[in-house]
Amino acid sequence: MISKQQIEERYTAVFGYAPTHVVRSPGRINIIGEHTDYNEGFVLPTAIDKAIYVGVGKRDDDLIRLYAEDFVAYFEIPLTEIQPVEQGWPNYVLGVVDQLQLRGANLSGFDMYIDGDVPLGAGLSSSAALECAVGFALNVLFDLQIERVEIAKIGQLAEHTYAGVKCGIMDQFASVMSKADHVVKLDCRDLSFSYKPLDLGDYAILLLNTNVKHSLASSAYNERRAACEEGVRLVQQQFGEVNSLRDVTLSMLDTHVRPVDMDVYRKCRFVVEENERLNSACEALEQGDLETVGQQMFRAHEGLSDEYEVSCPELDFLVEYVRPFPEVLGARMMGGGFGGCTINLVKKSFQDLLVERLSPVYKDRFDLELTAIKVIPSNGTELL
Ligand code: GAF
Repeated sequence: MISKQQIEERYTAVFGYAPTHVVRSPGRINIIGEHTDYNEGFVLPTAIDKAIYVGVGKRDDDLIRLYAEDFVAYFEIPLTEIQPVEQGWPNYVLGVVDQLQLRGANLSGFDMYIDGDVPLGAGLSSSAALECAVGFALNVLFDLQIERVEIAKIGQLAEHTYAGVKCGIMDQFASVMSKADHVVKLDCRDLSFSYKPLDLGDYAILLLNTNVKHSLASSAYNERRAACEEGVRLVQQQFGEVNSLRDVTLSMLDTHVRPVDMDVYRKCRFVVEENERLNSACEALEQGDLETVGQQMFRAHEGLSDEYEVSCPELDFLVEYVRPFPEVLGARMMGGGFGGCTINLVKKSFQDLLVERLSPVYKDRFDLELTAIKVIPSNGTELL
């Protein structure tokens, strides 16, 4: 947790005057429903108590000045000259600025200080958290009157255009819209949603960070999306009314995709089944049946690893290691894949012992440190 005062002080040290606003925008977890969002399916995420914090202040000229604490890096560019840049991290800010300008927002230059405690590259959506922090902060700073859901959409488009990842809406929506102690069941087709209490009793959500991020992640993500679109195209040849995998049944896939392209078929089948798993897990969660939630998590991991092929040896190892313990109800890789964290549903009293046992084994196997992260479901983006 970083305080408002800390951000104000650091902003002042960098820019020489105090920020007018400080915004906190959280990372997210997702209980189940992976790679379903860009297929108009369902997801079950919530924000966590790890966030990106930004301080902002308006300038009289048209200069954008940024300072990112994590990279100890300064960047500046005139508002009129923004475009994707090589440095990487400024793109998450500039992409949002670009989207705002495309919507006709009347902006001037501004200074922004960025810090946070969301582990980077851990699959906890630090980039979406930053996009939403920027959108929220500029909305307040320039009094743009943009609704929360629109801020999420702006963040998603920024990711498409400036980061080159054709992501769905889950991460930005979770960052902006979440409510403490609840998960959000989001229908990514029309963005209708409901909050479900996350009452885990003697159990807790424990994240295990592989501390790897394989480099092919972005291109593989876009390839998976393309495979899903290809599946839809094949089904559409017979069923014109189908718009997305959300409308597709397993039998349609069997008849119209399997004979044409086995790989596309397996990817699409995963998505259709993942939506079913999510609905089953969500019902179970409402009934307090955590065993079923956990079983669906394990199944989701099998699908992500074997069918959708977005896992990696480190993630598979962590899931297989915890599976035999009766104190662990469920585990799976989380987010886009190819590294990052597993999400585990573990008996509270067993968490520390599990990490104590697993860490040396993981280190031995991959020569990597394992990081355990205990998270608390938290409120979405807010002004501090
Ligand atoms: C990443 C994306 F940004 C999300 O939109 C989602 O597709 C997720 O991977 C997989 O479920 O986090």
